[in-house]
Amino acid sequence: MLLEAIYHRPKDNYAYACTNEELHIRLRTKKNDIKTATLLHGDPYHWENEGWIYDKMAMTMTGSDHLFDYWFASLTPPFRRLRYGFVLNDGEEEIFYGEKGFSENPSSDIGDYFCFPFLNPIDVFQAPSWVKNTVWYQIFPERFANGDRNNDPKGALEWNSAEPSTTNFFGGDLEGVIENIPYLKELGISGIYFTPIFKAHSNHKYDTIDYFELDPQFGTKDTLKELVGKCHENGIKVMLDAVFNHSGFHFPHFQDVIEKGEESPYSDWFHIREFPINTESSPPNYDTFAFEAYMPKLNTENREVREYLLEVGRYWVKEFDIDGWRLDVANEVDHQFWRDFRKEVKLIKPELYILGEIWHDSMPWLRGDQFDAVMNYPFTANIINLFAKQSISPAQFAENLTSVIHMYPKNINEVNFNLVGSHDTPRILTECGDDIRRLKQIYSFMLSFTGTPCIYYGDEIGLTGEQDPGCRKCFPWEKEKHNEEIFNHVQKHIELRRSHPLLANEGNLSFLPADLHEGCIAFTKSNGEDTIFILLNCLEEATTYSLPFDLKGKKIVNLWNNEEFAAEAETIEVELEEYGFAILHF
Ligand code: ARE
Ligand code: CA
Repeated sequence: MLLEAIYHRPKDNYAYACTNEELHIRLRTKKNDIKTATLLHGDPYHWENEGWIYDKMAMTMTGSDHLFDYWFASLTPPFRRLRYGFVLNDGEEEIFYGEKGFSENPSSDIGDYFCFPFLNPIDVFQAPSWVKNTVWYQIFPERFANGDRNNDPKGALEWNSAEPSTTNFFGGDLEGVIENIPYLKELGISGIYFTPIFKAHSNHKYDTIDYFELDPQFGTKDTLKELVGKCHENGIKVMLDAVFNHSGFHFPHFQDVIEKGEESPYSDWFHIREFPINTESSPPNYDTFAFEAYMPKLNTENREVREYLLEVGRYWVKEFDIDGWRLDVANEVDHQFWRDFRKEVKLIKPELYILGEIWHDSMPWLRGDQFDAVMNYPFTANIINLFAKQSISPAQFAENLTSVIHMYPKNINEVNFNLVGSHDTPRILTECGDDIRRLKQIYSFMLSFTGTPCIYYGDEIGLTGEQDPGCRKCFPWEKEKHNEEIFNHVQKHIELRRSHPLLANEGNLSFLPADLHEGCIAFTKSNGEDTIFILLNCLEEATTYSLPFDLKGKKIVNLWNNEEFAAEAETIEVELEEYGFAILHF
């Protein structure tokens, strides 16, 4: 038994309250090392005849990644308190593992056990309930639709008449979104994430000039009210982008510091390294986003800045009834600010979704006191590597995603924001080398997987494009420019996900052993009674997959085409065409 590989630490992703009653305990061991793991658990105050009383519970293995196996137990401690330890058996030796380390036999000293002292509901991570069933659609407003020619910025080009550049404009706006709500309804999405819409200088609007005004090129505040109202009538939530890490160069407060230097009342609103400000030097002599002189970093430790930005957070929720905030460069803003932010906005709307833009492991922001979710780019990377670039095998993919899933508690995974591309990445079809078969598989996977999936505008009709600015083309509204095959595929998956909650975020997910078929990805979603089995053939040739389950007497239906399998067969073989897939329900 490799003791060095064994890991547990209470709280975070290893021991967490999944609901106000239920605790989840996870344990990590070396891959293929342990045969059984048993959880010893009891109430810390349950003593009889001087001895502490505990129970035993078998843990289940929930997956393996490259190096480790993960074990899991769920329990409901009657008095909401828990002391616990593990007994691990590899077939030859049996070892006890607790907070103080390892011993041959379970310790009789309660102090040697791990502790989850009390399950206080106020500390339980709680994301808005609607998010689990939401399918998002990301809109880059300058490029989705131009509904009002009168608000086009000066020099705006004819819609779709040129490739997108870092500086050109095409006049997209909110009216254009309103006009196309029927299109979004038809696709079936239930939430829109807008990249920034506040007054700014650039075409992407990440360089804010006024946080309390809409950019005039997008419309008026009345247009936004109408948009939110119409979206809500159509069962669509609205999430806006908050760019609080930095302002834009033309933000009046920054302009004032440029002009008055240290004398400016706003000199402490930014991180100025020396006066006067030098916007030409590289790097500039003040902190910025990346090394971008036009994006001066805001000093969120300054009380006035904090109050100003919190008011921005409250204002758009209170006055416009938005349903979510996506937080730009969230990892570079201090945690204290985000704690205040959460309190303030949730006070106005407890069911508001707070989504941080963080590309790496984000556990420190997901403890229930800051964000509800993050943009799941680790998910994206693996999707691209397997389906688009084919640079990893299905087995590696399953291992990597097992790591990703075990990075966070289950109740976070269920609301985490899964994406396969955005305004910051090459278009997913371009990543697939324009191979529509692979793109369709990606949607089959994403729209059946745990998490809340997002479709980047235009991906569903086959838009292509390289890294930004290439990935920000105008949406072509001429029907003949739409790839109907992709659209129909995505639409049907969204509908299936809606009608089968197991395909969304009910039940437990597990990957099937990769050695059952080296060309396929297979996983199940199950709630104990019902199971949905998702199978994808990653090969460019037809193949057969033998189901490793005993399904005698069960009715098995492929939800994609309603094909039924003979339940009396000894083994069930699923025929898959090249890059084909099946979604079996039993
Ligand atoms: C411009 C150019 C880009 C160039 C970039 C370099 O267009 O081609 O790569 O400058 O600085 C906005 C605009 C961008 C613009 C940028 C700066 O939308 O078009 O890019 O401003 O002028 C990291 C951050 C992450 C950030 C990305 C872009 O961690 O927060 O970089 N994303 C947000 C928004 C962007 C926005 C900004 C921030 C600034 O979503 O749209 O950019 O407000 C790795 C790392 C990540 C890294 C990621 C991408 O995987 O792990 O940390 O993200 O690559 O670089
Ligand atoms: Ca317009």
